[in-house]
Amino acid sequence: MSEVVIVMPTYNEAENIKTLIPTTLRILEDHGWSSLILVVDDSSPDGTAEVAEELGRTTRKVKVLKRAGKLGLGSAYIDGFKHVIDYMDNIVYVCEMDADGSHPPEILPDMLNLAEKGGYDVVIASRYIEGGKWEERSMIRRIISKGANLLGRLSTGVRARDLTSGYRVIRLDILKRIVTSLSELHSGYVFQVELIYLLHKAGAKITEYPLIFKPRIHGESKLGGKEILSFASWCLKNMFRRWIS
Ligand SMILES: Nc1nc2c(ncn2[C@@H]2O[C@H](COP(=O)(O)OP(=O)(O)O)[C@@H](O)[C@H]2O)c(=O)[nH]1
Ligand SMILES: [Mg+2]
Repeated sequence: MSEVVIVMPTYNEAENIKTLIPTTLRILEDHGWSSLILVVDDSSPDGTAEVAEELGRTTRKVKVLKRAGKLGLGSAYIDGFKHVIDYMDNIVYVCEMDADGSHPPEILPDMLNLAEKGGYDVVIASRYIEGGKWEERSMIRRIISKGANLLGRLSTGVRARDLTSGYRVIRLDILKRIVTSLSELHSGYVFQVELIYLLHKAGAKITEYPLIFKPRIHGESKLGGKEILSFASWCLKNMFRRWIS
């Protein structure tokens, strides 16, 4: 029986998932959680999907959703969530997690316990609360992230400190409540803040857990200028929408 599914979008993460996936499954099992990992891969040229499929054969706990091309982080989550809702049984929590080693799996059992014991619908792993930290050397990336969070907060009215964090536990019941609105969301990185806004409007009880965000292990970031522009433009539009309504 699976209680937890991790939806993990991947694009060229073959080297990273070789260790991340077995470690994550072991940590969850050690803490008494039955779990599955759903890798959503966009035909990564480095063979990520094949590595994930092999892990599926050895662990029986990895499923792979293969898509035709690089369709964006948000769209990978939308397809992944719909797949969980339509085809998976006995799931209580759906997690979002990057595949690059930035999101330490060691804190996932604590995040799940916080959701379980505190009755939270959403637990965000957060760099910007006490105990959280971002081991990021690039000043530009740090400024962009702070700015994005400020804009995100002004635009949505959600008071969490790290709205752009892509490491989250979400109760399946609340995700089901917003599933029909998911297709209206953007395909790129702005999806993360749009999703939190939808969950907030659906009445989700949201909290944060401290995250020490590590630099990615192998490969390169896929965050580009287009994603940043689309983020800023959505936030500004949403801010006006909220002010005039
Ligand atoms: N399936 C899929 N995954 C993506 C896409 N873009 C990024 N990712 C994955 O999303 C996660 C976060 O991306 P990353 O490049 O680390 O973003 P950053 O942490 O903001 O620099 C990683 O697991 C990526 O492989 C995409 O277009 N499709
Ligand atoms: Mg990353």
